[in-house]
Amino acid sequence: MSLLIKNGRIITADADFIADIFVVDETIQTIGRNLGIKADTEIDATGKLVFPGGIDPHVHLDMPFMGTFSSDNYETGTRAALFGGTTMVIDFILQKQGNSLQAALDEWRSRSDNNCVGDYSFHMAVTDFNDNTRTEIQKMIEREGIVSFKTFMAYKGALMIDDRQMIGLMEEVKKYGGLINVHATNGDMIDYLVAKHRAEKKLAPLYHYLSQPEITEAEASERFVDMTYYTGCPGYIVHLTCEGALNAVRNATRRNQKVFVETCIQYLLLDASLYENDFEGARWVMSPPLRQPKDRDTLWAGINQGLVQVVATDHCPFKWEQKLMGKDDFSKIPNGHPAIENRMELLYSEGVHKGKITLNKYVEVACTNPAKIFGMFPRKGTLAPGSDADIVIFDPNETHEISASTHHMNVDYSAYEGWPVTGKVKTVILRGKVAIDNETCLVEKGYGKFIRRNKVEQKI
Ligand code: DUC
Ligand code: ZN
Ligand code: ZN
Ligand code: ZN
Repeated sequence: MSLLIKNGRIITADADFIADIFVVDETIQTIGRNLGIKADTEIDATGKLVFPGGIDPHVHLDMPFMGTFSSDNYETGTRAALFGGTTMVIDFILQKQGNSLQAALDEWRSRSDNNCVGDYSFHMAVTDFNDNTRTEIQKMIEREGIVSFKTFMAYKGALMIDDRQMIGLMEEVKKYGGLINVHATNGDMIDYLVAKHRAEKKLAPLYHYLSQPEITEAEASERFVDMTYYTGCPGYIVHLTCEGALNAVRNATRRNQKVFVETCIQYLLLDASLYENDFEGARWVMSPPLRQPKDRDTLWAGINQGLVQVVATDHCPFKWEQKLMGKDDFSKIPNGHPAIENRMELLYSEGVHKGKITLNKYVEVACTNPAKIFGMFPRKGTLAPGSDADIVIFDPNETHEISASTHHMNVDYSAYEGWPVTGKVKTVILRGKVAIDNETCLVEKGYGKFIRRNKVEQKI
């Protein structure tokens, strides 16, 4: 099967030109002006932007968490991602403390195998690092193609590891060419504040925010950065939200240390004033919480300074009924918000359209850097001969509004209801196949492939 996309404005992380793209089967064959090749299918992309499929390296699908499961499963979540121009996601496997990594992998596969519409991979969250886990790291990297290991510095008793385990894990992961991801917040400080607010009967969603002040993230980020410096293990801070934490990374660059930083679309667009609206604020109860306007400014600047390399979502949706589990106690509100479908359009509209970032930067942080950092480049994350034909055709001028009544995520509200967007995903191609065409999904569950990743060698 062949496909010719004609006359689009092709954008990669470092190029911008008008050309045709010729695809054979799953792969880009040629890119050039007026190719004049006959193809089975032709798409006219005149006036449209053509960029690589988005990669969201931080999502939680069908995940057991806080006594329930995130409401998008692998089918609904990866389909919604495709509608929004994201062709690949990286989801998180959570080791159960006391059990092996392999047991967790098997459990996650039982939910994800043959159920994904779009492509996917996993990070492995190590929640219990011991002599048994140590022996599994090499196998995960070399046999399973799972090269990134998530750690939690918070959620004690379920997910958190201590610094002694962290150092041991870093040494092992470094040895075999992997990378450590971290949820960097000080779990003990947060647990103290949560208990204090509950004892004082301060139980509204606002106290979720007040239990995780900026310093809890700044402190843990700095500690993590120091531990990666000491061990030499490549490190990646997920969902960084604030100035204090980014300054820890900025300071590290003074000793010529490189730490990768991800922020999420919500931290660029929203702020903590949303928690003042009584229980309505539960929509945005996530960890870390939304921050202040000065933090949003810091993050946009951080992207342009090259300190923040990735914009993800931490997509972890819960229906309103699930959020109501915390109606009388903020600490029981399942943490997370839906955004997998909205990231690419919101980042275009608020970033590129409003002049905060360039088109090339947009592709870099939403597509290319996730592929490079997580060992998939140049198969994923760019438009080039030999790369997977994961392609978004985007109308930069079409306007619309985000609404739960039209989105495809399995959640009954939107965190961005009524938000006006300039720019719209029109056609999405996944490994050579037209997956989304004008609001219709043309691929079935099972089309999405598990992507084995390479050891982490990229310097970006
Ligand atoms: N934060 C969330 O908001 N949800 C899932 C896990 C996390 O760290
Ligand atoms: Zn997290
Ligand atoms: Zn997360
Ligand atoms: Zn849209």
